[in-house]
Amino acid sequence: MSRLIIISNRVSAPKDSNSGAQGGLAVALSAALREYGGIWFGWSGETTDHFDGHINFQRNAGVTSATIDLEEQDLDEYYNGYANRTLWPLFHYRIDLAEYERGFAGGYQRVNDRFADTVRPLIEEDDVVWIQDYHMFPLGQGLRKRGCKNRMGFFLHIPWPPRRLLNTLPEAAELAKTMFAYDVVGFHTQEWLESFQDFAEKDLGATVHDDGMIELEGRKVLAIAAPIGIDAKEFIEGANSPTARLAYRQMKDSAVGRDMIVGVDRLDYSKGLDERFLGYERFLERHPEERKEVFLLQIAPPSRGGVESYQKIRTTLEGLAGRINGAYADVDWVPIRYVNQGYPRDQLAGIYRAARIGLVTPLRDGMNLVAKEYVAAQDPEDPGVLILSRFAGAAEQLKVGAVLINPYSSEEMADAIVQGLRMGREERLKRWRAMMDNIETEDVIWWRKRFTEALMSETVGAD
Ligand code: ADQ
Repeated sequence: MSRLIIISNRVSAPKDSNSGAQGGLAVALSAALREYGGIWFGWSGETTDHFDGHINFQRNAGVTSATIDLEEQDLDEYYNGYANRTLWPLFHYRIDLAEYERGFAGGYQRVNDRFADTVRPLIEEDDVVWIQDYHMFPLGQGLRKRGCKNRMGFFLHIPWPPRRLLNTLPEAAELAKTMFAYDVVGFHTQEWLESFQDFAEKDLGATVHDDGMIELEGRKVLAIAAPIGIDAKEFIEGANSPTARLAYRQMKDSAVGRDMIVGVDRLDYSKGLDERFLGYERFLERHPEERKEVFLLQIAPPSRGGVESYQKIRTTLEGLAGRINGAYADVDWVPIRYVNQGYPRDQLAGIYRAARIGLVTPLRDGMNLVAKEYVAAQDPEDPGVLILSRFAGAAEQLKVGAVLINPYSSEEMADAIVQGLRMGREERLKRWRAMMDNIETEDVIWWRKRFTEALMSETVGAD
């Protein structure tokens, strides 16, 4: 059996034998590495004055990781630069925030070349290589240039933008062409897949075949939609753990009979947090009778503090929360509880369960796992309501039961909150069951198998 080489910007291999602290993606990739053997390669998260090729190998809980340090300039140009100031905003349809700097593009290529140089000697003849996400588009091409003939796959965790937006990137065609170094490329949704096919066809002159193959200059890549799921079983167990029960009880006690609406997101402009606060404000304004009957708990740990747009969103949200609380709070009630820290998963599960509404309103999101976690954590006898942006990848699967909204519309959001608060138990149960059927079937293990099976199938990898 082939070994698996997973390459991603950061490595989330288990730190010790207790892998419970890992997120769903890390759990699934670690499980794949245990099954196939192999290595998880990536950046250590540390910096060094001068990179001398040193690789740090570790083996924990049956998973081998290999990490390298990066230099400060790499962080500026590759990670904070091209990855998070150019590609992230552009791929989330925010060309107003995207910065196109040649220095960033150069740094991105340099770090990808460094990854290629360093990981190449670790790859053996029969290994299968699986590269993750937008930090690493050109890595497959770099490995091919270094003689790597192995099967190689790439999975994009964020949306693929429509071609007219992508074409604002000076090196759009070169970037898209790097996808043809792979044998299989995967996206979360049919929509992102179609955007890629469209770009390939109209801007690169590729041919899109009915069987999912896309052909360019003699190279064929299989492009698939493979929506990521959560570790549903583990999450449901987590929601029933003593930690979750305690968190649930504490939330219920502190709610003193009021309905809680919960939002949980990294502090990121793609998550539609300003719009969420504004939608909630509209709800308070339009429904004086509901004031003091509800509150919004927004949990948003800061991320990417090295990027200015992330510092800005923090300030904006603090301002909005302050303004709304200032306008509506009373001595015995605060409409928004806004907290900026992370919580252990089991505790989060208890908090989700205590919430009558899960408010997930990204302006654009590759998938959004919080939506699935919120549903999985619910009490099967008395579940809450998921309000979900139609622009989250998760909407493709969860539209069967979620209340879908346009997050740009405060009015739709306000109406959906009222609908959620007033929804009877029978309808809540019906909607929840429909979503759970999907979440339990298409979980993260299903996702991982769907991708690796495509990658290892006989029809791909003609070399
Ligand atoms: P993210 O943008 O990080 O992921 P998401 O899918 O919602 O978004 O995952 C966030 C994870 O972080 C969830 O598992 C959530 O529980 C956890 N989390 C968030 N806030 C937390 C807090 N305060 N405390 C503890 N945990 C917290 C990217 C893409 C998504 C895609 C995933 C996976 O942007 O669209 O779904 O990758 O492919």
